[in-house]
Amino acid sequence: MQNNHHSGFATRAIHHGHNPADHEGALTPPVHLTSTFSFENVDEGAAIFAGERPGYFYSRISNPTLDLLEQRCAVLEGAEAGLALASGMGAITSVMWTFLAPGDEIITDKTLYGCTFAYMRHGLAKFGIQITHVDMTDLAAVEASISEKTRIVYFETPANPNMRLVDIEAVSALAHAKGAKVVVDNTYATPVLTRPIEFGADIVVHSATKYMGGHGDLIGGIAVGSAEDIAQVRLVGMKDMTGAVMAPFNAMLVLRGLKTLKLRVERHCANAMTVAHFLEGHPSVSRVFYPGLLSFAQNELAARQMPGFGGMIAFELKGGFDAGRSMMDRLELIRRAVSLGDAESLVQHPASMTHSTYTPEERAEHGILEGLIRLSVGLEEIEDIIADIDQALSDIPASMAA
Ligand code: 3LM
Repeated sequence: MQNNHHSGFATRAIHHGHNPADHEGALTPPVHLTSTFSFENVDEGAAIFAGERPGYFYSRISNPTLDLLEQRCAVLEGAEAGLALASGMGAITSVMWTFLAPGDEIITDKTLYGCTFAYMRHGLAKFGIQITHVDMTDLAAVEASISEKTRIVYFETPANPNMRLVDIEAVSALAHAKGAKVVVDNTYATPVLTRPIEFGADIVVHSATKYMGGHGDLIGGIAVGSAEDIAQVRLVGMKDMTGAVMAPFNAMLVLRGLKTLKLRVERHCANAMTVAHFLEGHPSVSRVFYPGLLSFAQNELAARQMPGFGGMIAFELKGGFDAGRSMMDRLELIRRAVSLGDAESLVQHPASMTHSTYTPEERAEHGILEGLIRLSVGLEEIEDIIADIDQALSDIPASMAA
């Protein structure tokens, strides 16, 4: 039962890969807080180092607690193998350093999380890798942009912060036709709502800091893909280039978070849908970006690619940033904080916070509005969330309402 790939999502999230009988009956997997592993003799150590026999030797390469998390994430995403890393950025950078070399090109969507954008634009570019940003909602533009030099096609769906979606199946087919790998950041959707590998993607990365951990108490990252690709990321990108390995204690916290991932995401979706409708009907709000709204430009793709629309909403007030700041400062329950996917509802201003890594000109070019407000709808009672937004909006000075 514990290794049954065919049981349902929540069952696998709770049981996959752990048999209490192998651990003195411990219902919860033990945490292996060890940096190194001893060998019976020198020959055994040499054989493990050479990969000629299975075993552990050092926790920057592998650790039994991380192993379990890696297997669980792989099975939840429908991938062969997984890797647990120190942060979402650790996952993204370890994958990139593994597969890119000077002279290669990476094609990304226009909208990316701020630090991912900075890493590619200012980090990778410094090492002779060409970054091309394409509007991936335009498939003809994607096709035209992929060249012989393109090694990786990279995107987020939904994208942080403006909720743009990318058609994973269509973009993967275009990338594969020219021999490029497709890497998808699935942090916003989680495997409950989208499993990019089932649509043809090669590697999926996550900030496990967000929904996977789910409780705002850790920083972590995950990468999943084919056994061959993930072995390379482990032994090249992670082991030798970034050293960005997850701590065993954090792996335990993510394993605990995964047990309730489906339940939590369902509640995030229900709460966010109600908040999105409320905002859309409010006279002070000019635009709401939420894939579940009929007014969302890519609502048809959302319905095809996602069984639910997630807990993230972006919106703009008629009074622009000044009204937005005023509204955010008046919130009493919803916390002003970056990050997302926690039990607590969180609000932030991308242009001055998560996406301040873009210049104002870059934000304009990449579709990130200066007045945009980003809301991570939490797990509180929906009546309390709505009441807080309502009082914060109704207090906006009349001069700012339009
Ligand atoms: C944020 N995002 O508030 P870590 N991919 C996506 C992300 O949203 C993030 C990462 C990767 C935020 C963090 S901003 C100072 C705080 C889609 C993180 C990176 O390395 O685990 O933080 O993941 O949008």
